[in-house]
Amino acid sequence: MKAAIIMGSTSDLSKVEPAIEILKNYGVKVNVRCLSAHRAHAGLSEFMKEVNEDGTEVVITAAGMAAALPGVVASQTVLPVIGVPLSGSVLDGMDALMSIVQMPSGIPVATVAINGSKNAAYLALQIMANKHEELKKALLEDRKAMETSAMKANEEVQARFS
Ligand code: RP5
Repeated sequence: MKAAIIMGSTSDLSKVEPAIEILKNYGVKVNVRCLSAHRAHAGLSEFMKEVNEDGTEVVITAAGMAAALPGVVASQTVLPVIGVPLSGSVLDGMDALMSIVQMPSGIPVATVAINGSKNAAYLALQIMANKHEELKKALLEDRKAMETSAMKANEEVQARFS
């Protein structure tokens, strides 16, 4: 199982790290790059050539501000591309959200919430789980554990106020 994560700047790293950790915890090999669509477009295209040929199954992209990265990546592959809009500008991530989500027909980017890198990782895992049965099992088990913990929280709240 192999995924790529591309961010636009090293200033994005702390918001992207949770996704890297989640993917690694599920045994996914993750190629992480910092390649801005605006500042390093040639290097980005070079990397996308690799990604298209090395068995990568999903690409997660994260960027703030004008956030062209996810769309530019999507234009260079038919692999599923997930976009994470990042906050940090005066517009607090709304700029990146609008930029990433408003793709022209035919070049989709699956856009998650502002700073939603954890869900980007889980969505990537779910995509890969279509092909990897063990991963699907692990995700289903974790969903069960999540439900158990949510129901326990409910019981605690109920007990406290009854
Ligand atoms: C975007 O511009 C990056 O993804 C980052 O979120 C933002 C600011 O980048 P720096 O000026 O901090 O490098 O391209």
